[in-house]
Amino acid sequence: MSTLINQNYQQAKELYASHGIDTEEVIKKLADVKISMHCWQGDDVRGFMNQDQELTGGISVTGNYPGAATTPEELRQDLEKAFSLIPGKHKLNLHAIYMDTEEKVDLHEIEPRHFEKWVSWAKEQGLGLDFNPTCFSHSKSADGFTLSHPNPDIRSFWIEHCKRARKVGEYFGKETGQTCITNVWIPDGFKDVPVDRLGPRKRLESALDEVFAEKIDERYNLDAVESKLFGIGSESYVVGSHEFYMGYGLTRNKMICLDAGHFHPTEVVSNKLSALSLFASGMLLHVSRPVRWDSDHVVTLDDELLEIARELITHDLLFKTAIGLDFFDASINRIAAWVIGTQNMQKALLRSMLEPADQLKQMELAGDYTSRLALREELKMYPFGAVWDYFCEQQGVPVRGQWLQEVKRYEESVLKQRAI
Ligand code: RNT
Ligand code: ZN
Repeated sequence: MSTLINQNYQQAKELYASHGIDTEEVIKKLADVKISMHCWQGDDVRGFMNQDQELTGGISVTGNYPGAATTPEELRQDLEKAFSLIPGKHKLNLHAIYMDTEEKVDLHEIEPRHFEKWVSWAKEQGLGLDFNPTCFSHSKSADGFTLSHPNPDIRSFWIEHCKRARKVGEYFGKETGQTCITNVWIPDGFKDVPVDRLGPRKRLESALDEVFAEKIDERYNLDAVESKLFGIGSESYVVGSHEFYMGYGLTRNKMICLDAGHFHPTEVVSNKLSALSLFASGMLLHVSRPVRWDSDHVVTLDDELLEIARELITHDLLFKTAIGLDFFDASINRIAAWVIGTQNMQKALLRSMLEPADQLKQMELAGDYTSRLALREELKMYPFGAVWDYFCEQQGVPVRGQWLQEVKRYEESVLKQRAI
């Protein structure tokens, strides 16, 4: 351990101890939090099933930074690089289109064996796995509808795909020894104002009931449902709205997924967690950064991220909340995007763990809002960076900006050698 890092840490430790915070405990707690890092930042949500297929479903990736992974091997190599620069052991979040198989398989035919290589790699790396059916970028979703499609044949195709996705999730859970969360998000919606808002929602309700009909051991797989306010091409109406999935998740005992970019611009996910925690069996976060719209920018250490982390820590909600990331930026180095976004989530959690929540709560209860404001502002200048550096060193990952040099070296030796 470098002396400077250690000295800074010891000073910080004393200061936090004066507020009753044990930094050693905090570091242990932080090391236990698993972030589900999304594979799709590595190749601009392309996948390997049909690489000529354009990205649809109202989501969009912009930028043409060189070096995107084009094979499962390349993606795994990039993921290994990213994980080697992030403290702690985490999970990888896969989408169905990332299947790794020589067979020609369509979405309604996926089976666990098409993901065997991912599983053996995850085991080797000590990673957990999460999963998502891919209900977009496919000829059968070309008109913007999947599980709520008016045509029963198309609906059945997507129902079958989602059913099979849960079986892949079960397989992931059994094999890795960590519960897999299989999250259903569909793009279904109308560009223009619909006449019938209810019909598609009724169809979605019964389609989901079919998808979830088979009981799967919750030690292996947990189901989540993700709502959205609007997408490109579904500006006027989205079938799977927040109210829809709140109702669905609460009545069917499913985890409710909150994506930070899926609400009105001044509406925040952080303010929903406490309320939802009272009623939902579990919550899944898609931590993202919407810039003017659901643009999925790389997560920065901004106020809303801190507020989300605070809710999870202050109210002890980590036991029923899974943290997943969801952003895709093709204008910067994709490995750097993963490292920055994942570390920021961890930094936000660390800062929250270093706040004297009990002391602040007491001030609030006593009506001493002056002290509450004063202490909160003071805390913004506290040396949480010293604790972070110590944590990184302890976890054997580069301290401070050193990780970027690693990424730059990798860019020269690996990414730039790739065809495009
Ligand atoms: C889309 C949703 C969804 C996707 C991923 C790729 O708006 O946020 O979670 O981003 O499934
Ligand atoms: Zn999402």
